[in-house]
Amino acid sequence: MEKTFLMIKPDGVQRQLIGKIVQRFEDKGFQLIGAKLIQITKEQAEYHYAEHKERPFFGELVQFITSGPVFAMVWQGHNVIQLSRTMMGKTNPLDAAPGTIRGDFAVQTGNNIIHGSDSPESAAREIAHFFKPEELLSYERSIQSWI
Ligand code: DAT
Ligand code: MG
Repeated sequence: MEKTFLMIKPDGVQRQLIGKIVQRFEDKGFQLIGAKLIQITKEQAEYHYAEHKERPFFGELVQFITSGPVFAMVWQGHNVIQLSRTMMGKTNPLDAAPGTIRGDFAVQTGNNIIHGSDSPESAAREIAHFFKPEELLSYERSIQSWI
């Protein structure tokens, strides 16, 4: 089953949105298989956002993502990578539709509440970066056949 890495950023944790955001992914039918509240290091942040290393906002981005605890999660489900990106909404909250997480909770690109892997390759890389294999659980849900 497909897996993705989702992370509630420091602004989402500070604004006490963890519960509401987790609820959305549970309601959709996805299965949570790993989660932890962590403070990420500068080195971890630079690796996580390496694709943006040359962008002018890189320093600010690393500073922001390390500014407080984040809630790191691994979710599983059919097409979970693409569907969770749709649920998150566009990167810039000006473009994020109402009903999406960024559309409902964010007003500026810097503080856009949530990160989600954008491809199978980035999901595999990000899951391995933040979780040890034994931190990911495999368990049956009786509702699975209805989703
Ligand atoms: P996403 O988080 O939607 O995958 P991304 O990978 O392009 O977006 O960028 C990673 C993060 O970097 C994004 O969530 C917020 C920040 N960011 C992106 N573009 C930015 C910009 N033009 N100015 C400031 N921050 C930006
Ligand atoms: Mg991205």
